[in-house]
Amino acid sequence: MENYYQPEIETMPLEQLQALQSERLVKQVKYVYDNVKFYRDRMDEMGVKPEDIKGIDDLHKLPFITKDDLRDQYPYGLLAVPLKDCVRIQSTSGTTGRRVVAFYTQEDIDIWDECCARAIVAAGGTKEDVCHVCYGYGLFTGGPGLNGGSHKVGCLTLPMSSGNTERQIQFMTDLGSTILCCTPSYAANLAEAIHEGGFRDKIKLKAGIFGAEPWTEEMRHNIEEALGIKAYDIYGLTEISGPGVSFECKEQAGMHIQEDHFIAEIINPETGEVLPEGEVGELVFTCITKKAFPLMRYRTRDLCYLTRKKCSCGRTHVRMHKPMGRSDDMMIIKGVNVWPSQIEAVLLNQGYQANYQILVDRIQNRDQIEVQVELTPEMEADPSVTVAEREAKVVKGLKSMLGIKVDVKVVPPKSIVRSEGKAVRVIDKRHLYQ
Ligand code: DLL
Repeated sequence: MENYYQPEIETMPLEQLQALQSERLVKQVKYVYDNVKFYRDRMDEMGVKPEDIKGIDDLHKLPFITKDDLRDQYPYGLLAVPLKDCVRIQSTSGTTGRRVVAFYTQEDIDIWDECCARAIVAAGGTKEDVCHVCYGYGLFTGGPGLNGGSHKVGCLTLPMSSGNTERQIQFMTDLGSTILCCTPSYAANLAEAIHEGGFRDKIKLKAGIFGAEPWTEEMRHNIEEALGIKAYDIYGLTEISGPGVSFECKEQAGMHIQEDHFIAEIINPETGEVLPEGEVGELVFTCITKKAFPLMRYRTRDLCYLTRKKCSCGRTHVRMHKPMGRSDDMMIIKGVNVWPSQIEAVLLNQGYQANYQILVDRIQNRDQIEVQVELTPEMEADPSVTVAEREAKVVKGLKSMLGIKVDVKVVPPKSIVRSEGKAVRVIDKRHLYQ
């Protein structure tokens, strides 16, 4: 195949697409009811029978499933096929508690590869490209997902995995990588190292496919400038398959959800009520083609909104706005809701790079928040503004964005640890006391 773009699926008229979803949903609900005791019990408890689900308009009748359910059912409780039919597991990066382990049949892997292939093509990828994958390989879905997609498109795939920046740049320059796949924070670190090493003229990158963590438009702009590329967002989660659940096209204005495989809903996280298009709430997914680990109405905890506005790329699949963070990323500081992405936007608007850390503590029952941000080398070399003046300016910017006073410490270049995968931006010591 010359190009993995699948216009008949990706540009399907809405009515046809929804008919396809309804048909697949009906089959899937029966399949899951018959094969997963956990779902059967939940549906029975709610008095819902598979026959009650006649199409996507009945989706709201199904029970939700949460991360806690996944943990409780670890490891095999949600498996819908005999273990001998599974060919792979992947697992979440797992912060606390039990990891989530997701299972795949070969067919599940093929569909996942297909979704990632679509993402690469939407970023301009063809078989002429050299696709440099420095998401981690292993249990994390980033490396294996983009690797599979890159093969399917027919790119020359460089399975670099994460870390060893020097080697990344060497392969990038020697083999002429054209598409870079990694977390946005690692892309920023690579850009910094490329700039410092004087390699900017030797790289042939044209596009980046960056995801796995929240990033701002300001960060996109900085990475695009620094590497001379177009930076595309890609979203996904282990529970639902991995990267490629949704991705950006040339419009770079929201990520098209692969609706022939996943049905998306936005709900009010407090009440569970389904919200209309355009309203911000928690993203919920129902898998309609998965075999081994077929989650239905899975609450992602990611907050965003959906839009069906026509897209100039021709794709009809609904677009999700960049997640503004997870409901569990939100910090409540002095009673105010604070998102790391709001802090990042202020810093990058003032010319800093995304090398920062947010330290939160509670001292004598009072919340304290300090943002540490690195000076850029240009700022350090400019004697006309003092560090105190810079700090005061950031304090002012954060006060106007968040409405609370945040302590700010501007630190020398290179003093904050660089990430190779998902960046750790927040250190909340308050949890230590709970
Ligand atoms: O991060 C899958 C992935 C790999 C996506 C590579 C994109 C690229 P998990 O480790 O299970 O899977 O983490 C999933 O990461 O619920 C979001 O909170 C966050 N996330 C993923 N992509 C984005 C994105 C992978 N583009 C969790 N923007 C999700 C913001 C993202 N957050």
